[in-house]
Amino acid sequence: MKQFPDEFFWGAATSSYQIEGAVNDGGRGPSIWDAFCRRPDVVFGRHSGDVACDHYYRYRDDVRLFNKIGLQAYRFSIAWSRVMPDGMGRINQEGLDFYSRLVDELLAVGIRPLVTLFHWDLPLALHHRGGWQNRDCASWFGDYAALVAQTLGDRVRDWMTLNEPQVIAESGYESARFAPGERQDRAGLIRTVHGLLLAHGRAVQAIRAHGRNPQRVGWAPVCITKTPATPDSDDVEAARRAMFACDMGTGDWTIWNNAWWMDPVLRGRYPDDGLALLGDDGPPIEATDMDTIGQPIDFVGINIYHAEPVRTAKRGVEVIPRPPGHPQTRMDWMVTPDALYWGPKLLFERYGKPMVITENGVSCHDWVSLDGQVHDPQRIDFVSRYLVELRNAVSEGVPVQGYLYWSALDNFEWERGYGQRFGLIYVDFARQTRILKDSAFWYRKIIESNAAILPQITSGRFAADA
Ligand code: GCO
Repeated sequence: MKQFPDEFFWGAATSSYQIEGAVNDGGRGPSIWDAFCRRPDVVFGRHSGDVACDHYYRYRDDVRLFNKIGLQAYRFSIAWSRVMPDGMGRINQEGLDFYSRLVDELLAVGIRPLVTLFHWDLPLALHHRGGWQNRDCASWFGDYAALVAQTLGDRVRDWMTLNEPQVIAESGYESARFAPGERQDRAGLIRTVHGLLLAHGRAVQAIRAHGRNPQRVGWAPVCITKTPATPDSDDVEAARRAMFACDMGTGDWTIWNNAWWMDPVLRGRYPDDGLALLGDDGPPIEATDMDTIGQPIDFVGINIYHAEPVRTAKRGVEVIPRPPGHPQTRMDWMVTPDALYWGPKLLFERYGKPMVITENGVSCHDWVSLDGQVHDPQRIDFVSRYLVELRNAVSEGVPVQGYLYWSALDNFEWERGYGQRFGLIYVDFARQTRILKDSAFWYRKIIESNAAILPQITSGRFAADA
C-alpha cells in the first residue's frame, strides 16, 4: 500500500498582498502592486488588494479556521513595505509586531509557520530606485531579510526567499501583465534576473546569520513541468530535456524556464546552453556573485499547477496538444495530475535537493449554495488526483517533505482580481465573512489520515490521458 511518510506535513499557503488589505494602515508603505492597481486597464474589475481578505485585522479568526481545518503548516509572505515602508532605512515596528503576533497565533495552535520573504509586492520606493536592476536592491533585500530573521527567527524555522522569480521577471518586466508593468529589453531582463538571484543569495546569508535556532532556508520557484507523452524512455528523455533547456524548444533563450534560475542557486553557475544562446547579452556577473547566489539551501519549494506533455521528435521535442475537451480549471489551466509526479521526480534527478510542494491548487466556480454551504467536489477530485501522483513519486523515494495547498483563503488573484477562487475557505469579500468549503473538511481528513483516505489507485490521470 502506497503512503506518505509519517513526517510528511500538510498545510496551505497565501501571500501578503493577496490577503492582508490595510494597505494604508499600520505604517505600511506603498508597493508596486498598490500603484499597478490604480491603472485603469490592468486588473479585472479594477479590483485591488486595498481590502482583500482584511486579514491584517482578521488574522486571529483566520488562524482559528486554519486550525479547524487541521493545518499542520501555513505558508505566508511578509509585505516588505509593511516592515520597511521605503524598502530600506526606516523600520516600521507596527508592521513587525503584526507578523510577530501572527506567528504567535499559529504556534499557539500548533501550526508551523513557513515564511516567504518576497511574494511580488516590491516597495514602490525601491522600484523608483531602479528595482531589481539596481545591484543595491540585493543588499536592501538582504537587510530586510536580516531584520525579519532577527524579529521572527526565534520562532520561525522555515524560510523561502523569493516566490516564483520566473513570474516576477516575465510578468513584471517582460509581458507587463503584472506589476510594475514594464517591458524591458533582453539586456535589461538579464540584469533583472541577475538582480533577483543576487537578492536570493543575500537573503540566504542574512537568515543564516540572524535567524536563531537551526533555520531551513529555501525558495519557491515555479516548476515549469513537462511530462512524457508516453512512458517510452525517448519521451521521458524529451521531457527531461524540455524541462531544463533554456530555450524551451524555441531555439532562443527564454526567461520562462527552470534551469536558468535553478542552476545558479543549486549548482552555482548559469547553464551553458543559456550562456551560449545569450552570447554578449550574458548576465553582468561580478567577482563573488555566483558564490553568493549558489550558497547551499536546505530545500526547494516548488509551485506546480499543470504540465505540458512532450514527445521526442526529429527536431528535438514536440509538445502534444491536449485532446479537445480536456478538463480545465476556471483559470483555463489544463488539469494534469501527473505534473506532481514528473515535476518533483525530474527536479530531484537534476538537483538532488529535498522539496516542498509550496503551491498546488485549483480555481473553481465556487458560490454559496442554497443550503448555505460551498460545495466544491471538483477541488476535492483535483487534489485527490494530484496527490495520487505525488504519492507515486514519494513512494519511489523522491524526497518531497510537505504539501501546501494554494490557497487557504479565496483571495486577490493578481490581474484576475477576485474573479478566481482557489481557497479552501470561501470569502464573501463584501461582508468579509468566511465559509469552510466541503474541500476544507475533506482536507482535514487527508491531514488526519496522512492521506490514507486517498484511493489506492496507481494513477490520478484521466482515462482519456491514460
Ligand atoms: C502563483 C502565485 C500565487 C497565485 C497562484 C494562483 O503561483 O502565481 O504564487 O500568488 O495566486 O499561483 O495563480
